[in-house]
Parts: sequence; C-alpha cells; structure tokens
Amino acid sequence: MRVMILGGDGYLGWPTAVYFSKKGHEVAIIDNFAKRQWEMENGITPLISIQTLHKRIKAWESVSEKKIKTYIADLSNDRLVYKHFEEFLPEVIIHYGEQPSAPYSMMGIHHAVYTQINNIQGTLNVLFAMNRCIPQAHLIKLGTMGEYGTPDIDIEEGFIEIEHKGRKDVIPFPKQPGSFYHLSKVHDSHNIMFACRNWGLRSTDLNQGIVYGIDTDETEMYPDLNTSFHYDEIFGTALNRFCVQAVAGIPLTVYGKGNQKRSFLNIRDTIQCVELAALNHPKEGEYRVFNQFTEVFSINGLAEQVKQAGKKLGLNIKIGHHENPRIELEEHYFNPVHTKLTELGLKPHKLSDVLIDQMLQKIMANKHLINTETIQPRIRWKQR
Ligand code: USQ
Repeated sequence: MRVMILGGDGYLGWPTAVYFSKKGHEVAIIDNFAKRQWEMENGITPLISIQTLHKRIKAWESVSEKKIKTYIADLSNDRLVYKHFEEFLPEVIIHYGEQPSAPYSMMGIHHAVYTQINNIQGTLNVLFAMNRCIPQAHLIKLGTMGEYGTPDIDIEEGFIEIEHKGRKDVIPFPKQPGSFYHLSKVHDSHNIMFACRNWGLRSTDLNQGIVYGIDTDETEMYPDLNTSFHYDEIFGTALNRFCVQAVAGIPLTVYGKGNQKRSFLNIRDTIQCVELAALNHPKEGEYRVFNQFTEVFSINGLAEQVKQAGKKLGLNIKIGHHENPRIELEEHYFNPVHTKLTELGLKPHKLSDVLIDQMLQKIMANKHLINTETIQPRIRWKQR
C-alpha cells in the first residue's frame, strides 16, 4: 500500500512510519516540525534527544534498506496538501498531524485558538484534498477517548441507539470533552463524518486512550531511531510522567483524589491498531469509529503499580497528591466498549510489572537527562 503519515516526525507518527516501511509498504511522511517548535517555546525536550527527521530516515535506510519519502509542509497550507497528495497518491492516510496536548490548549486564549484552528483547518484541508485528488483513499484519523468525557452511562463505540418519544435512531454518542484540545477532535469528527456522508469518502476515526511506552521493535533497532518520549506537564502523559518522576525521586504527581479513570494502551498497540484499521478498510462513504485502548486504570491504581514495580528495582517511590489543576470528575462511572479492534484481531500488550520495569530501567540509564523543572503542573484549567 502507499501510506502517507501526517505528523510522521512525532511520538506516534515516527514509529508508525518505520513499522509500515518494514512491512514493505511505500511510506511518505508529511510534517512541519511544529512539535519541535512547541517544545522550544516552552523550554522542554524529550528525555532522550531525537535526531532530525532527515537523519532518522537515513538511519532507517541503513538498517532496513528501505526508503521513506519526506514532504515538509504545514497542513494549514491547502495548496501543499493538494500537491503532495497528487504526487504521492496515497491509498491510506494516517493522520497524527495535530497539536496533541490538552494542557497546551488550556494555557490561554492564544493556545486555545491556535490548537483549534491548527487541528480543524488541517483536517479540513486533508478532506478537501482527498475529495479532489484521491477520493478512494482511506483516512485513518487519530481521535481521542476524551471526546466522550465521563458520562454516567456506558460509552459505546462511536454511536448509540436512542429511543425518543416512541421513535428510534442510531446517532453519534454524545460528546462532553474536557479541554479545548479534546474539543478540536470532536469538531474534526463531525467534519469527517460530514465529508463521508456528503462526498462518499471513507474514514476510520480512532478514539485513542492514553498512550504509554518508550520503544517499539523498530525504534529499538538503532539509537538514532528513538521516538520523542516526553515527561513534562505539557506533552508527557500520566504513566510516562510517573515513571520519570519515580526515577528522579519526585513524589508521583497524582492530581486531585486520583480516582479519575482513563483508558490506556501501549505504544506498540497504537501501531497494531492503526495497521488493523489500514488492512480492513471501510466501504465508500463509510465513517466508522473504533475505541482504541486495551485497559482502564484509575490514576491512583497507575501510581501504585509504578510504586510496586519501582520497589523491585530499589526505588523508594512516594505518591504525592496535588490540588487538581484540571476541571474533571475525580470519582465517576467509566465503562467504555472496545470490541471492534479485538474483532479485527488486536492482541494487546497489557501493562505489567515487567513492562513498567523495562521503562524504569531505560529511564534510569538516562537519569542524568531529566529536567526536573518541567515536571510540576502549572497550567490551570480555571482562568481566573
Ligand atoms: N494526571 C495526573 N497527574 C499527572 C498527569 C495527568 O493525575 O501528572 C491525570 C489527569 O488529571 C487526567 C489523566 O491523568 O485525569 C490523564 O491525563 P494525561 O495528561 O495523561 O492525558 P490527557 O491530557 O487526557 O491527554 C492524553 C494525550 C492526548 C490524548 C488523550 C487520550 O496527550 O493526545 O488524546 O491522552 S484521553 O485521555 O483518553 O482523551
């Protein structure tokens, strides 16, 4: 297949690109290096520094003898999106090319507006360019489980059957997201669903949970193939942060009561899920939603697992309790359905002591690189 990865320089985009390349697909990356700019703006870096995209592609070529094409382009530039789609003619587009952080979007008016314009405009340009140049292609779009929020009923996989005043219909599951970032994904979902209905495009919206992990089989092949692993308050996700805090000797930053429940998956399973979606494409005009995660944990449960795994390595880990910088329910019902990827053959890499142990060991080997100043939460959801 010809596979184009939007945001192919990022935490998930890069390992996806090398995986599909290893599998023999023709791969191209589009990226504008915005993530590297957001890092510089905020004085943060990944734990282990990553090479330039060009160097990483060269390194990949030398270990695999496979080529990856690169297009340097901002998705907000519609003419470039059309041009690159016309040239590469992708059969599958995997779209990670968005601002991915909830805290970043909550820093203030400029970051909220930027996140929504960047994400929504980029996706709209992708949809228009698909319609013009490659209407048969399959758009695999990274959405988020956070689109649903935490309602007091089971979360269905994209759609719910409703009976109202004696009539029934199947409609999109209600969305109650918890940040301007998560809202941008909701708006994307509506735009994609409309484009499928209106123009006959085909798309899979992957409502992904919180990803953890440092390596995949391919990034482990050579040091220059590292992906960008963050632990700061902006781009670091809960488990990745807790593992770095454990090694740095900082009490784990559990926000509020810590009884918030969220869905999680290993970075290796992100790639597995995206591959399953790519190999099983939707029909013309079909918009489908997969809830992409493998397990549910409470934040306290996660912190406790890190503490127990760290104990075996001789780490004396404390669990701290912070006033919650976010506005979110800290005790709630949470039971999301996730059967569609399992039906397609997903074999989860579940979280275990062994896995946390591997993460802790890699972080311990790079302990000297931890910048402890970027860990404590400063961005508040409440603006006044
Ligand atoms: N949390 C803590 N302590 C921390 C960091 C987070 O208690 O140090 C808590 C938060 O309050 C929240 C939960 O952990 O309740 C998750 O926070 P997170 O920062 O790990 O994840 P989130 O902001 O929800 O966003 C991440 C990704 C985003 C993706 C989303 C999936 O950054 O791109 O869309 O996970 S989901 O959460 O399912 O919407």
